[in-house]
Amino acid sequence: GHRSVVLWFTGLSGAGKSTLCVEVERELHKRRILTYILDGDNVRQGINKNLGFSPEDRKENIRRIGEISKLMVDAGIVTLCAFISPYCKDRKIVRQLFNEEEFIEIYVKCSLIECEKRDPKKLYKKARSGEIIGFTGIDAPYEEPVNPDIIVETDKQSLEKSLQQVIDYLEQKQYI
Ligand code: GGZ
Repeated sequence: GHRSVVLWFTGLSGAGKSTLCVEVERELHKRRILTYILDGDNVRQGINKNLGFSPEDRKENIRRIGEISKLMVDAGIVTLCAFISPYCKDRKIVRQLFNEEEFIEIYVKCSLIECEKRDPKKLYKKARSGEIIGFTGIDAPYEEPVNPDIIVETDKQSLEKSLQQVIDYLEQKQYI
């Protein structure tokens, strides 16, 4: 058995949130645990396709994702959310939807320099050239989590190590 919970991954674009989510999901599937990943790909193209990247739209994006996560957790699903979620206040609002033990905040920490070096979708390049405005880390803020439950430093350690950190946490706290 397991306890259903939200794993909330926050961090800059390119920090490795989605990559880590997929690895955690794979590990949970080995243990026959039902999971679902919410990320920009399935949320911003569907339920949130009317939202952009202004502070107000990001807030609404995160609010809806929080509400969806709540339904999923109620259904017994381990829900992995991979969103920049740059504002402390918006993350706090989501946290407050849950019981304390139902929400785990994971800061996927990576320097802006490294994220820009990775730049898989060349979005940082476009932000630097002014082709995209309001890009997180360039001309829009990212507020670091003050007291996350887990910090994984993807520019300092391997993906395997980050995965192990998350799984160890879940085991120690007896979620899995
Ligand atoms: C940040 C942007 C922007 C702007 C498009 N700022 O690396 P990606 O491409 O695949 O992930 C980023 C994704 C961020 O969406 P989120 O829903 O996670 O953002 S938030 O939590 O702030 O609402 C990036 C792409 O969308 N993208 N424009 N201006 N990221």
